[in-house]
Amino acid sequence: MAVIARPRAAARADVADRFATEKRVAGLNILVAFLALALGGLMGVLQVLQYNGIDLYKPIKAILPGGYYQGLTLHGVLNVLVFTTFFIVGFLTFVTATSFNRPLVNRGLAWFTFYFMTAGLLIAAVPILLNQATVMFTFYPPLKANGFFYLGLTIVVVGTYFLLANQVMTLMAWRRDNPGARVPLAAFMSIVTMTMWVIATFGIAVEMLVLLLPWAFGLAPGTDPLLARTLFWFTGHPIVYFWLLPAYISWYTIVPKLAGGKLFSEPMARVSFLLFLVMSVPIGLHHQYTDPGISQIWKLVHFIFTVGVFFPSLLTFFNVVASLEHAGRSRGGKGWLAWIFALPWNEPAFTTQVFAMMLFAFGGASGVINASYNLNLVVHNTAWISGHFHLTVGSAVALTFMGLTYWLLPHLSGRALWSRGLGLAQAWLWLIGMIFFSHFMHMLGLAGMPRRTMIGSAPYVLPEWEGLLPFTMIGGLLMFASALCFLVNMVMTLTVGKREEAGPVTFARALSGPEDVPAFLDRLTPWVLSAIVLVAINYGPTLYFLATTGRFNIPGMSPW
Ligand code: HAS
Ligand code: CU
Repeated sequence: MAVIARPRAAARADVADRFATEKRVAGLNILVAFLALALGGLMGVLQVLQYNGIDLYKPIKAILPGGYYQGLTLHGVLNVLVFTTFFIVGFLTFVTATSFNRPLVNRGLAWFTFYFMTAGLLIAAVPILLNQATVMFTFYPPLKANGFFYLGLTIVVVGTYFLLANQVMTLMAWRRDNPGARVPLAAFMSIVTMTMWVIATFGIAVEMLVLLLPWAFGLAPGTDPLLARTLFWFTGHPIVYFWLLPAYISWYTIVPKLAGGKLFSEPMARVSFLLFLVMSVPIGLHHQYTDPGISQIWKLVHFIFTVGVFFPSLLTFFNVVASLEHAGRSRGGKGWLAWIFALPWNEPAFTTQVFAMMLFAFGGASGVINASYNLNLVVHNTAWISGHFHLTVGSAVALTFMGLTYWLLPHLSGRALWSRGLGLAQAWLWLIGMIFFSHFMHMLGLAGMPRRTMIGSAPYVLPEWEGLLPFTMIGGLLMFASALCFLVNMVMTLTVGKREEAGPVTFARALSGPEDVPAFLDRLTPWVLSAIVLVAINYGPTLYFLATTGRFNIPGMSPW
C-alpha cells in the first residue's frame, strides 16, 4: 500500500510521543463525532417539544424548511450514523495502537481514513441541510434524496475499510515480532469489530451502488423498495453491534481497571466477540416481520438467530458484573450486594459507563420483545421502538462514549478533566432523563402512538397519550441538560484544564487471562468463513428471490 504523506508537524511530534499520530487522528475523529451529536441532540429536543405542542420548527422555517421531518433526518443521521462511526474509528485507532503497544503500520493511511470520511460527511451534509435528503436515517425508497446524500454516506462507509486494512497490517507485523503469543485482548476485539462491520456493509454497498445511486442520479428509471429495504437491514441490523462492540471493549478492558479490579474471564470475553462476528449479520429480517414478499420461513430462521445473538450479550452481562464484583470486594466491599457501594462512584468515567450498562439491561429486555414475531406485531412502528433504541444506542453506546471521553481526553490532550462534579452531574442527568424518556416512550408505543410522526400536529391524539407525553418532555430536557454539562466540561478541559501527563495507557488484566486462551479463540479466519457461510444461507434465497422478481421501476418521491 502506498504511503501517503503525513503532516510534518505530526512527524516531529512522533519523536516525542510514540502515539502522537494516533492521538491526533483519534482526537479529530472524536471532535467531529461530538459536533455531530451536539446538532443531532438539539434536533431531538425540538422533536420532543413538538410532541408536546411546542412547535419551534415554525420560527426557524428559513433554516429548516423541511420542519419536523428534516429535523428527524438530521437527528437520526447525525446521532446514529455520524457520531457513532466517527467516534468508533477514532477510538479503535487509539485502542489498536495502544493495545498492541506499537504505532499503526501505516500512519499516512490513518490520516487518509479521517480525511476521506470527513469528505464523505461534507458531501452528504449539503443535501440534508438544503432539505434535499429528508428521507430519515433509513432512507427507504420510494423516498428519494439528492444523489450526493447517498454518495457521501457511501464514502464514509468505504473510509472505515481503511481502518481495518491498517489494523490487519499492524496485526501481521505484531505477529511476526511475537510468534506464538496471544493477541492483546483490546486489539483483538477492535479487529473483530471492524471485521464484522466490513462483512455487514455488503448489503448497503449493493443497495447504494446498484439500487440507489443510479436511480438518484437519473441513470435508472426506478428502483425496487422491498429489495432496497432488505439490503438496508442486511447492514442496518449488524450496524447496532458495530456501535455496541466498542462500548463492550471498554466495559471489558477499561471499566474493570477504572473500578480498581480485574476482568473476570478473557476467554469468555473472546467467545462473546467471536459469536458476534458469526451471528450479527444473518438476522436482519427481524426488522421486516411485517413486510410482505418475504417468506415466513426465513423470518422464522432470522428470529431463531436473533434469540441466539442474545447469548453473547448475556455472557457479557455475567462477565462484566463478575468483574465489578471482584473490584468491589478488592476495595473492601462485603455482603451479597453491599460491595456495589465500594465501587468508585465519584469517578465520572466509571459512573457514566456503569449507568450505561444498567440502562442497557432494560434495552436488551425490550429487544427480545421486538424480536418475538407476535409481540413485534404490537410494537412495530410505534413509539416503543424509539424507547428501545434510546436505551441501546442512546444509552449503552452514547453514554459509554461520553464516559470513555472522560478517560480518553486526558490521554489525547495532556490535560486533566476540568470538573469531576460536572461529569457526575452529567451521568446522573442522563440516567434520570433517559429513565423518564424511554419508559414513557415504551408506554406510548403500547398505547398505539406511532413513531416518526408529528404528534404535536396530529388530529388523532388519544387522551391516554396526552397524559404520558409531558413525561417524555421532562426526560428529553434532562438529557439536554446532561449534554450541556458534557459540552461545558469538554470545552473547559481543552482550554483551561490543568496540563498533566496522563501516563501510559493500560488495559485491565484478567483473573483468567491470555494463558487460558486456547488457540482457536485467537484466530480470525475460521470465524470469518463461518460468518460468510451463515450469511449466505440465511440471506441467499431471500435476496435471490427479491432480485429475480423485483420490478425496479418505482419512481421516487420527496414529500417534504
Ligand atoms: Fe434493537 C430495533 C431487537 C439490541 C438498536 N434496535 C432497533 C432499532 C435500533 C436498535 C436503532 O428483533 C430501530 C431501527 C429502526 O429505525 O427501525 N435489539 C434487538 C435485540 C437486541 C437488540 C434482540 N438494538 C440493540 C442494540 C442497539 C439496537 C445493542 C444499538 C446499539 N431491535 C430489535 C428488533 C428491532 C430492533 C427486533 C425491530 C423492531 C421493529 O419492529 O422495528 C439484543 O442484542 C439485546 C441484548 C442485550 C442484553 C442486555 C445485556 C446487558 C449488559 C449490561 C450488564 C451490566 C449491568 C451493570 C446491568 C441481553 C451486557 C450492573 C451494575 C452493577 C453495579 C452490578
Ligand atoms: Cu435489529
